Amino acid sequence: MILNLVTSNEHKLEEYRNGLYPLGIEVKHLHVDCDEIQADTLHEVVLACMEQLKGDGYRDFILDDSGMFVPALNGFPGVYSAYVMQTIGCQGMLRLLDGLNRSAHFECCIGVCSDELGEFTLTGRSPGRIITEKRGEGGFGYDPIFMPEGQELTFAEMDMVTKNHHSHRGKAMVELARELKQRMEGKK
Ligand code: ITT
Repeated sequence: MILNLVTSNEHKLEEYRNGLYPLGIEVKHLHVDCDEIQADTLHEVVLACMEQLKGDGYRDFILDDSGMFVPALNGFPGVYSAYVMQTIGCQGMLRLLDGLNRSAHFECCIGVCSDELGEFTLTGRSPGRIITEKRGEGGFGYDPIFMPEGQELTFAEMDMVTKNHHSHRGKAMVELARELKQRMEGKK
């Protein structure tokens, strides 16, 4: 099976390839732009992108919207994660968290639009905490400051297979593969 991934982020593309290839799914890069709306949830952003791309004539694709949520900051940066990364970055987040509870989680909402298998969304979540200084060179975004629950390495210190094993996106991918398999079997 082949999936066309809409993203502007090369790291995400590699994570999907790494996670889905062993599950028998090949991932191609679909180079189109989606104007992410400002909304309260990742799910709403994903649905709006799906509608926009369908309106532009695209039919078979997947995309994801992800973010890091900090309860001590009422869920910030959440849906604003990209903007916050571009403006204050990891160092700014570390400053904001000074003296606060450092629990956090990542969430990934995947949207699938397929003529054959239908349209659906699914979510993956990775609980963890934000450490006090950046560690590691791998990954992207907030990876150097996020440590998933039960681990002693940040996402940026993990290889991609290990990050996918613990991450919001990796968990969403497992659900995705399961859902696609079920839908394909339903077609037989
Ligand atoms: P798209 O083109 O696929 O939207 P993006 O990089 O803008 O790529 P998102 O909107 O899904 O991705 O994510 C918003 C931000 O959240 C992103 O810019 C990162 O800073 C952060 N982020 C998302 N997933 C992450 C991950 O796995 N590890 C670290 N940071 C992540």
